[in-house]
Amino acid sequence: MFGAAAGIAGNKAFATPGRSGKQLLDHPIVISTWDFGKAANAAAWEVLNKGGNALDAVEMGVRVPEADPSIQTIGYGGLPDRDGHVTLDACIMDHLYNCGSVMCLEHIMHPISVARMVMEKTPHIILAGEGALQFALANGFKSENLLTAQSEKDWKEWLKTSNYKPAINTENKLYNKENDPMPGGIKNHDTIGMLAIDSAGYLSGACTTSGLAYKMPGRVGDSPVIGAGLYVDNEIGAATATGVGEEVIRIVGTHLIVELMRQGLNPEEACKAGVQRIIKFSPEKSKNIQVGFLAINKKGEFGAFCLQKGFTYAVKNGKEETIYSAKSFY
Ligand code: SD4
Repeated sequence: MFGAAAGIAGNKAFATPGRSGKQLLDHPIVISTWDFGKAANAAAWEVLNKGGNALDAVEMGVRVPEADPSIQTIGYGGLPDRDGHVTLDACIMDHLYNCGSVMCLEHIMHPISVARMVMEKTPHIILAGEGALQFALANGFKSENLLTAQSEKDWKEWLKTSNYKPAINTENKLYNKENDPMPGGIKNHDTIGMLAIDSAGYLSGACTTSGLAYKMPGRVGDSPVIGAGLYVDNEIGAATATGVGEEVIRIVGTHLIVELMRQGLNPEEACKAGVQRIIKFSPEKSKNIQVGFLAINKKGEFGAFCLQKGFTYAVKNGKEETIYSAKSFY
């Protein structure tokens, strides 16, 4: 099904835009990484459709996969670091350059809501580790065990070899499972990055993840880094990233994409240029890892591009609810 134009019938149907970017005539709109973005978009749409703002929409949207234990790359049920700790990264950004972020946060199911609170209640942008946890607890968030039986089992299986190589996307182990060979397949979902434009025309974005499985303790990826995993400029557009965060941080990926849209590229062209920048600086590594970018511009045109086949994204507006397959370099 990948690569072919297709209808919308549920999670398993994908479509490829027939041209570079797709123009929408109306707001609101919400777009998200991966096929699980469909359920997240539906929650965001409940806010947008009632005339709610994009910031509330993206927060409500990404809380859906954060709470879903079957998604092992986000929130509750996320795969742990190599020592068995589930550590979460998230950030949020609105149309006024306000932003908030938490890094390496443990025990809190909804890091995106803590990130929003950092944005709204503190003079800071980022809280990390123990300080982020203390802030969350002081603001009424509940401490929970986020390591599910399934993720603990997978981690213990991994411990038998402990074959961790920081340069390689450890999630590729999952991708090699039978019947699910590609990143983005039915069992293999990554970070959720969500971008929305509300009926007033304002943009916001959110990004949340448990990061790369079996990472070193203390490792932080691109997802909570403003300009890497997420960037929003209300005059131009917004972008988000998924995949191996180290490569995204290196090129300040989503900021790059927004600036390329400012120079006139459409969202897909800008995402493609971001992917090409990764290939230029990491030519060998880029053959064995996945990075996907997703972007939207102020007009509501959206597009994506990735390194390896298999990156999908979900779109919802008043006219369509579609899962698209991004074009890939390899
Ligand atoms: C990270 N970009 O921590 C995130 C995780 C991800 O495929 O998207 N994994 O690097």
